[in-house]
Amino acid sequence: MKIILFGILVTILSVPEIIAHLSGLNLENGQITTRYSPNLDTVEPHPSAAGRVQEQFGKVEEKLISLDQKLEEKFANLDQKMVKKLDEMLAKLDQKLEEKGADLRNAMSTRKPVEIPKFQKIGVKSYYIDNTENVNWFVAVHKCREIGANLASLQSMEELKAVSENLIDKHYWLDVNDLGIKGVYKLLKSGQKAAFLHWHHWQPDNYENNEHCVELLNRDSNYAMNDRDCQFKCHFICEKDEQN
Ligand SMILES: [Ca+2]
Repeated sequence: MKIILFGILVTILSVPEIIAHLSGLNLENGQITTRYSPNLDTVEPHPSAAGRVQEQFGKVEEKLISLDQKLEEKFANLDQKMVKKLDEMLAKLDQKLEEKGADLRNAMSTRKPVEIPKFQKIGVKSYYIDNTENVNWFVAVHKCREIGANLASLQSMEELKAVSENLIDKHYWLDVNDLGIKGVYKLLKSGQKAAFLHWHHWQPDNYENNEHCVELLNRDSNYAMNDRDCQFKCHFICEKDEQN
């Protein structure tokens, strides 16, 4: 029976038609279609996963290129700004250096050497009696050394009286001090004990435990020694030996 039916189909239909019929497909004008869809050539291709990935890659690549360009622009601008800033800083430094150099050259050119005041001979020594400045004892020490001398260290009553006759103010620093050992009066010049001391009455009193430098003080028209606060500011007497 099956053989008879197949023979009838072969007689009516061609072989491709028979195959299409049996597989559930239609054959129209040589194009195969399904029974449930139009011609296969007219079906829109569904994007594959690879296609979507490729599309995403494309978008990412575009963004990266765009970002790269922006970064290049940013760095280019940054470089220009940094170079400009550095140039400005260098210019300012150059200017400051030039100004400092000019100040230094000016200071060097206008610096005056220490003027050596005129010493006066009194007895066997030469003295410079300052009546122009009021300085503390330490400054007085340096003032005398600047002019090649030391604060005066009177050696005798005769010397004290001779010097006193040339004084016009009340207070003058001497070289004597007890900065090392309280109550032991020494000369800064030699580090030795003062050979001659002539104090006013009630002196030295180390008033308020803060008097360690010695001045020649005029009290009641009489010059004698008094211990005083080393920071007190007054005139001073410099001396240098005859051979100096
Ligand atoms: Ca005193």
